[in-house]
Amino acid sequence: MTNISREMFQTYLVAGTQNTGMDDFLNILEQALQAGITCFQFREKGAGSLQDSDAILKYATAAQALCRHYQVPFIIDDNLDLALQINADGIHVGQSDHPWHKIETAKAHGLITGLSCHTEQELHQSHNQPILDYIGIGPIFPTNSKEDAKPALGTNRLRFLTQQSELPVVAIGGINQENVAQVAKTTVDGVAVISAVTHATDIAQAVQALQKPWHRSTDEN
Ligand code: TZP
Ligand code: MG
Repeated sequence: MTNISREMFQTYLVAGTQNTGMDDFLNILEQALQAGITCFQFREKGAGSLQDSDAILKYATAAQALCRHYQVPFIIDDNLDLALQINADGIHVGQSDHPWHKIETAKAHGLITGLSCHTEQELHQSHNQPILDYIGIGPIFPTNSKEDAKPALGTNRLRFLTQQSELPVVAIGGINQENVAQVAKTTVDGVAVISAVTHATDIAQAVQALQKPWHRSTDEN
């Protein structure tokens, strides 16, 4: 069982081959791990994603091996069967993924469990659920990486929702080097990104820029 700390959510990369192309997926992940991402979620979903379960298994297993090497938690989006099959560190589910059944089963197997929330009501439903480990809130800004993304919440709404959560919160959606400081000011524990890292020309620089607000506050305290 993986230990859970708030720091683990600080720089959380989410990606699948649809975001990187198949050839570059592992290379981009390794560069991000080297640069210091604190968590990785394998999210093979949406247009251009792999449909063949053997191919998905192959990429998931290779990504997991890399994450193990860098001692970074390896979380799988939605696919509980895959997470149990390869003994992932955790799963992340959305509101439309039949979340509670998956969260219960995953927790019974000792996995880290995360749930996406967009509204106050969804957040309150997840309150005091001992089987849930963290919350993802988003999208904060408009995003091109999720076809069915809900409307952007903005940072004021993010701050309001985060203040009501006792669980660690990671913000997601449209977060990049330019707006991360604004997001970090809301008391979230970290940021989850797809394109800010997978589409970066310099991956190490992108990861470091995303971490900067947290490192700066550590330096000042
Ligand atoms: N959930 C809410 S927004 C989003 C997901 C998976 C996509 C985030 O991608 P990007 O490129 O960081 O906006
Ligand atoms: Mg989902």
